[in-house]
Amino acid sequence: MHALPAISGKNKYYFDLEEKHGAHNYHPLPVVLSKGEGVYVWDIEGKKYYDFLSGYSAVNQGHCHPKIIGSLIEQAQKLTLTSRAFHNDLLGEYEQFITNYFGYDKVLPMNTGVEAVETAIKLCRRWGYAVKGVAENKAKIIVCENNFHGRTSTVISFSSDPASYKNFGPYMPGFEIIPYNDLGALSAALQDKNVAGFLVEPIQGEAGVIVPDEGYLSKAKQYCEDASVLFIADEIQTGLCRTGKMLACDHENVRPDILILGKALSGGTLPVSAVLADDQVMLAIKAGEHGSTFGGNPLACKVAITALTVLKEENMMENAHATGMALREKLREMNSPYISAIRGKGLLNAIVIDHKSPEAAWELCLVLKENGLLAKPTHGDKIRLAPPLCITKTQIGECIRIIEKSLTGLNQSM
Ligand code: IF1
Repeated sequence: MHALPAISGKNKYYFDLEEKHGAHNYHPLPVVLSKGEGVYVWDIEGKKYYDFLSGYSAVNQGHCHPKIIGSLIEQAQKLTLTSRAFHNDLLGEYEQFITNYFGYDKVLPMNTGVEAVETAIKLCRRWGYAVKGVAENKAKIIVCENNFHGRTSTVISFSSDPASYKNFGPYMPGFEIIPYNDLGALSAALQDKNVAGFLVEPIQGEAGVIVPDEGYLSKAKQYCEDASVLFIADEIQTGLCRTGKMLACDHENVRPDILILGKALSGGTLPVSAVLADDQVMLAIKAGEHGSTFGGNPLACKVAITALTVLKEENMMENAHATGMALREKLREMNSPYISAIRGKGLLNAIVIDHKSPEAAWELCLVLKENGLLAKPTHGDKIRLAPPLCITKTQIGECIRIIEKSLTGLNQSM
């Protein structure tokens, strides 16, 4: 595991508390944050950083967006949870708002992203039996290698990453893994009449921001239509303006049969996720057959309406496109010997670090932290660069200078 620099003082107090009282299921960068605003976060010593992770794209609107926080506070003082045993004065209005916003008949509200993925899997299987006529318990869903859809036992059952699935068996059957960005493999897998769905990330985030070939998504959708298979887009990380379009599928004008959203649906304030589909799919689940305690709670509904409104009001889609292009352009101009690849769309980007040390990406993130920018490696040599979508071109320029300075510092620190 990555080496940690000597820690002292107040930081050590917080690290030790987590070490002693918390599960050791993460290995965070050695920084203790206490404040966030827009593109910035501050640590307990008052040091200011650019946040280039954005809570893994949950803080697209910027930390503590005043309008989203305003809605959170206002609703929190009125009514936070009724359960779905009763109606309330926000759920229906939220359902109307979000289904109009994305152009679907219905929404099934959930909480975390993986709960929405699990919901989509159940919905797809149910549709497979009720509408497509797949034999009971025979429904199959196609997924891609190097996928990341969450960490429940079902979802890790179809992970190709041992770090996600090893020693968590036995595994849920009914999934087939094919290579990402491979239409031939998809076409072959779709020959099986038991296939009910194809679950795919329009850009693979955790795998290191893997952008598929132009046309992959639109052809995959067409193949699914021809095979009477549901195209299920996991836009939990790529959606909500992150890639320079409202949805990453919009880059190819693809309309998923099932759309999965999460993370920035609440602007990073509380877990809010959603599954959207048309009646022919959504009504395959009947009353009492699925739900959750907090799914569609009034607090989440109020916050999500504001979080979605802010994205459009503040032109975050357009800004993500423009500033993302500027970021990739300036990274290329840097012509660093330590960067072997630069990829992404909008403000979902990654650089691949090319250095003799396997620890180089981690070490670079430590140097970036010292220089006022927080980022974290994914899968060893890739560093995700994904700031909040409210970042300006001037701030991008400042971050480029920090990255350039840190790359220079990298060699001296290794
Ligand atoms: C962790 C990764 C990112 C997601 C996609 C579903 C989910 C996620 C495309 C599940 C969640 C989070 C989980 C978090 C770190 C982060 C992550 F590194 F794990 F893979 F972003 F890339 N679909 N991604 O990205 O949503 O249940 O977490 O709300 O588990 O460490 P969730």
